[in-house]
Amino acid sequence: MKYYVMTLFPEMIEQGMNTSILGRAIESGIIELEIKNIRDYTLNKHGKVDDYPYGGGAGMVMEAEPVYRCYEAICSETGEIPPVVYLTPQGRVFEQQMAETFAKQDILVFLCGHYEGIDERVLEEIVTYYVSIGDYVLTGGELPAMVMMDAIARLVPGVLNNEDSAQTESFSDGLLEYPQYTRPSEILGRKVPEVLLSGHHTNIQKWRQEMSIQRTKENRPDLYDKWLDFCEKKRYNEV
Ligand code: 6GU
Repeated sequence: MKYYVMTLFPEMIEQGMNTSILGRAIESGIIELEIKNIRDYTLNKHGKVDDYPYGGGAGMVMEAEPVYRCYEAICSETGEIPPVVYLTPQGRVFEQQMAETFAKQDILVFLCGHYEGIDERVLEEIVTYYVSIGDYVLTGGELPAMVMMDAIARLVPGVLNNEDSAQTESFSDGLLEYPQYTRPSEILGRKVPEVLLSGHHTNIQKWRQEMSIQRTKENRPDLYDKWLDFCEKKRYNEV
């Protein structure tokens, strides 16, 4: 899988992506990352990428031309017209199921905006998906792009060492994850739940499932209701 990122702040993506599990996936070639500095695609000699908004108002708007030329360069390079994800609070809110769909793509282009956004005309021309990462406002699309790349990359075979750890985690079955413990068996006056030391595999699974349900019910009633619905449908063979 190959990610392209179009941005005015390439160092931000470089720094964020070159460490940890993602860094290793890039190093080993499972994931390819190419960062394009939109500023390199301006035609004026000052590298100006933004201008005042038509109609007035606060802030600056990123110009269409450098963004378009940057995308054209990516198209020439790949010999394709790859899908473009534009990171914007106006987009559809990113969730696990979208990560699963995106993980099947060979190439994804992330377009990061700044200032008061990007000239609408180039968005209409090149954007495939408008995506937000939640209901709060950030200064730019770089962090959201990295959030998405992280969530997607860990679903690509070979990126995680443990083959099934992507499967059993939060959200894959619609529930939050159960609590985890490691040695010592007692610390800070707190003991590891007895059942986990019992070696009784069925009881351990049952306990974990119960904890998942309890956590979801308490912390995310919205997810819990969805999960209940899903269980009911499964009971009547509708899923
Ligand atoms: Cl994708 N961009 C910005 N600027 N702010 C956000 C966001 C994206 N998602 C949530 N807040």
